[in-house]
Amino acid sequence: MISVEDKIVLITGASSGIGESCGKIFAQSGAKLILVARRQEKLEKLAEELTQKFQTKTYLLKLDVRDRQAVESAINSLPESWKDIDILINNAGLSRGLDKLHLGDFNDWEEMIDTNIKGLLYMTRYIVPGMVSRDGGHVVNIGSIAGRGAYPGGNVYCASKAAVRAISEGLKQDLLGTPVRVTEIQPGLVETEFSEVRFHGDTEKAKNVYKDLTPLTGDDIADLVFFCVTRSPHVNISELLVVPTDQANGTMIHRHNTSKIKEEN
Ligand code: NDP
Ligand code: 8X3
Repeated sequence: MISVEDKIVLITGASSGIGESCGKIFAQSGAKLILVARRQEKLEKLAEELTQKFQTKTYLLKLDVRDRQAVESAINSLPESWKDIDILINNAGLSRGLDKLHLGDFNDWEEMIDTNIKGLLYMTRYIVPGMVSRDGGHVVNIGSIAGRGAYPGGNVYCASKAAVRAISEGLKQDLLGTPVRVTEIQPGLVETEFSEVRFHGDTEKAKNVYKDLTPLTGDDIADLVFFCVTRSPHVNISELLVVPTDQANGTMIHRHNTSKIKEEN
């Protein structure tokens, strides 16, 4: 196991869910954190908590990862002591809607593609060259079970996560010969703000996604991110699929109030 003490870890989507949990687990082990999201107040609250509990050094970036110029300027203007990013966790992402493709909403599509694919690419493009020239680094991309196969209504979200899978695979190939590692983690159902965002703030609908099953938590995923990053330098965990015990694949979920496994949709 390698130590993350004093390593600089940049986490996108640190204001909630999986990203927030990643902040906590890395802070606990003495890492320095660059926390990225659009909701500055949430980042401030997390940073305050981590500083109090673990004396964590944090640097906050209020940033929309869809904005290429803003990403470029944010990364290029990091203070000297924060420039040498060791670990990039490309976690910011979202789903919007569950409409059939032929009835889909164009704005939903743009938002998912721009965030999940282009945002991840921008962060990677501006940060990884530094890792290569410093001879070290680790990129962790948060993909999804959705990237391994579409489910009804998932269409564009699933496509965006299939892209994350291909980008992770391609990045690993392109970094071969360098010590920079690439990991893609593909979670199944994790209870976060994800479904609330998908259903545009409909909390009732969001709650039902996790009804009568035991979903994964943000902490479960952060634990795996931490595991992958702390393996010996010669070990690259390239991909990791993780689902709740109550889930078999993108469509088969076991709800405790039903006596048999039920195919959804
Ligand atoms: P949350 O909605 O709880 O968190 C999403 C995070 O992404 C928030 O911090 C949000 O911050 C940030 N974000 C969204 N858009 C942008 C943007 N344009 N610029 C910067 N930050 C942005 O969901 P999760 O924690 O569940 O999601 C994290 C990742 O995990 C996503 O990539 C998601 O696709 C993936 N995933 C989630 C699963 C689940 O079941 N929950 C399963 C598989 C994968 P803010 O709004 O403040 O900008
Ligand atoms: C999030 C998990 O199954 O809702 O990526 O697509 S799922």
